[in-house]
Amino acid sequence: MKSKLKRVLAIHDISGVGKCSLTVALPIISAAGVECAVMPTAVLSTHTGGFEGFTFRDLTDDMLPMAQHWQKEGITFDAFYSGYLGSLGQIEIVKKIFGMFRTPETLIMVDPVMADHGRLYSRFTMEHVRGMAGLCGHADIIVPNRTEAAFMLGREYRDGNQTKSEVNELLRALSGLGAKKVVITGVQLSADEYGAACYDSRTERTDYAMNSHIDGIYHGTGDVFGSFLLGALMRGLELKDAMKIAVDCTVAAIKLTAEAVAIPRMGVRFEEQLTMYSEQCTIKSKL
Ligand code: PXL
Repeated sequence: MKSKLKRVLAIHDISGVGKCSLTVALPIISAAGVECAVMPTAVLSTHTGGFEGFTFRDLTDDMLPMAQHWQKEGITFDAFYSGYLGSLGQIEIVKKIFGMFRTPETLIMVDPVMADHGRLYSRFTMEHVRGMAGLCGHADIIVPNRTEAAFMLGREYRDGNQTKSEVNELLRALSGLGAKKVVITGVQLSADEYGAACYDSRTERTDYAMNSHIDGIYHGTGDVFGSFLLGALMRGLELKDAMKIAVDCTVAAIKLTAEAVAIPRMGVRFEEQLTMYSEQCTIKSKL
């Protein structure tokens, strides 16, 4: 018998232009062969990184009623994937929604989207950082970048090369926020070894997925990575294998963007990775 299609609920904003949040989660998770239901937290004309005067329609008041409707209809989710959340109020609502639908089998992945390259995104303060750190305690797996990791732990952000023992210590410290599994992105072991690392607090195992470094700051790569990761996890891949696919597909998308006339604020060319990604998920699927 065919296995049941898994259903993820992605809780992010829709930025109309700029390829991040729901406009990347939907196609990527679908390409994994996983249903991607959505709860839009806000609708913006563009994302907030590199555009001036963007529109921002807040949808906080719709979030709980949407969840209540689904609950009444008996709709269930195999996983939750939260990303950009516009306010502390939204963080509290997302915690409530996790509580409404969670079962022992549910996978909750929180990407504490709020900062990169040592700086908070516009609209956010340290209060938001504390709120996101709290939300991470409700997750099974968290996927902060280096900046978000430092901020949530109250540490100073530092860029440049890291040693494996520094990364291992960081992963362990992050698991102290409460999630059993931690993936950290933006790990840099040398000038040309760039990627992600993961830690499972149950097995105390740490793994790395490294690729080459491409100069420049490309928008939306965290969301592209997170979507590739969750899609592969939902196909039954182990964390280290899903992380490897996610790093390779994200780096391939960045490379393609860099080779063309790149406009970094417009996002990366993930579309051309979807066929390869879909094949990898099918070949390696354990389901
Ligand atoms: O990619 C993260 C992201 C998502 N959504 C919005 C953003 C950002 C990053 O700046 O502004 C609205």
